[in-house]
Amino acid sequence: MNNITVYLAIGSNIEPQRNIPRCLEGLRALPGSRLTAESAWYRTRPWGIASQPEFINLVVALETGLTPHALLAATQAIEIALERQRQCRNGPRTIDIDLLLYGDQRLDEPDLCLPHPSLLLRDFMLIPLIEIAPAIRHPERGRSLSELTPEIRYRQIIARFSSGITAKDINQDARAR
Ligand code: PH2
Ligand code: MG
Ligand code: MG
Repeated sequence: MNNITVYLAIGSNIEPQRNIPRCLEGLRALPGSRLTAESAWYRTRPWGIASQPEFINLVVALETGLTPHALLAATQAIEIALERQRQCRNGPRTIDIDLLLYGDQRLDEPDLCLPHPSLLLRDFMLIPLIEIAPAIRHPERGRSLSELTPEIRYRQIIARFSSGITAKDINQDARAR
């Protein structure tokens, strides 16, 4: 099989300590796919609509034989299985899975753009990605991701948890601020 390494951004601000593990389980179960890396979990200020709970964001690497559109459909099926409701753009969600990079592939289609158009702008996408793939070159920019951090425009990261989180961690951390 012709496997490609794909990087996915995961975000949740409704019961993240429950929904992120369920999401990872769903990704591990995808046909012809293997999760090969997982960044730390980051607690982040909501971007877009400020009056909603903070998010947990992370990035994972998936080695897969699925095409970009088959993978998009598979990640959307996981979102639906986790009861994601698309009530409002940028609003609260149980889970959001975004395709950041699919090898060197460049795509500009109504349902899928690769690389993800906001990858360099949002710290909660670029920083966890650099953590697991610092030397990767951005397919459009031709420079390594670590060299591209000056492009970050939205700095939402508040805290980093090196191995997952529990509800207790979130509460303790919130009290410490
Ligand atoms: N996702 C959004 C909107 N705003 N803010 C943070 N901090 N993290 C996200 O993943 C996020 C967001 C839409 O997908
Ligand atoms: Mg998103
Ligand atoms: Mg999305």
